[in-house]
Amino acid sequence: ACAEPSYGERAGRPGIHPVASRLLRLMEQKTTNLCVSADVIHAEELLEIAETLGPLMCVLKTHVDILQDFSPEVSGRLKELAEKHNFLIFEDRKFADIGNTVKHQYEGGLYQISSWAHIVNAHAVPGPGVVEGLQAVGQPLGRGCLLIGQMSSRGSLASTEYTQAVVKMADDHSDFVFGFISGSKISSNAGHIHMTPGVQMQRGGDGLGQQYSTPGEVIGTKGSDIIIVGRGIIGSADRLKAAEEYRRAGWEAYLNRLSA
Ligand code: 5FU
Repeated sequence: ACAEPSYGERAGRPGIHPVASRLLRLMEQKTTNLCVSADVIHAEELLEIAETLGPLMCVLKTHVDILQDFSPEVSGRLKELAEKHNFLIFEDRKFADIGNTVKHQYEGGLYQISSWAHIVNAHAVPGPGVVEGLQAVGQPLGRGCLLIGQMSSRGSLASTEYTQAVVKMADDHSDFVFGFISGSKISSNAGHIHMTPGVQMQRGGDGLGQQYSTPGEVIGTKGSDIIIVGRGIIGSADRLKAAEEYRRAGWEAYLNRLSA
């Protein structure tokens, strides 16, 4: 079998999306495939997570619309922390409307997401117009998009055929789409980055449909690239220690996969 390319090797492939290349390179430099999902409701707490866990993560994932006290100053400070600690910001907005509407939702409103989020994501269910609307705003700014190929929640309606159609939509929009939210590797294109939510150290769930796999399963067995961890870290009494444990588990699973 061919040896699998490292994150760093994939970063240098011709034709790779600039956001994917930057992300893979910083993952290699920082030795982390950990995305922290900072699902908190106060801006100060979000900024503190970005400051203290920034060195351990490749991506900070936000749900900006759950903040009680968002202001443009908050996104400005997030951007500064992303520069300082060399991570990318991923707003998990899950756009899912017609192209014209998502264009406004991405660029305007209270949050002006396109001005600070390097990465956003979208559901493919509206058809290619959702990507084209987002791309009209994001591509000139050098942003990138992930498509939701699978969800971690129980009873997800994303069938195998749906997931395959999502991969095709990504291939058809490679100037803007550089990867997926999925439970496993769903595309064989080494330029595509797979990010997986629903990760904790122990398998299980949360009673509201979330289903957890371990870092070893997600990176080692399922072939994903990045673990997305929320409550496994945010719910811990020592967030720094928990983040380091997830970083190490994710990175060791990656190294084991490379040497397999
Ligand atoms: F697309 C998805 C998905 O399929 N499952 C998810 O859990 C997104 N998520 C997000 O990842 C969800 O909205 C949370 O922000 C995060 C998981 O948080 P947890 O606390 O690790 O369960």
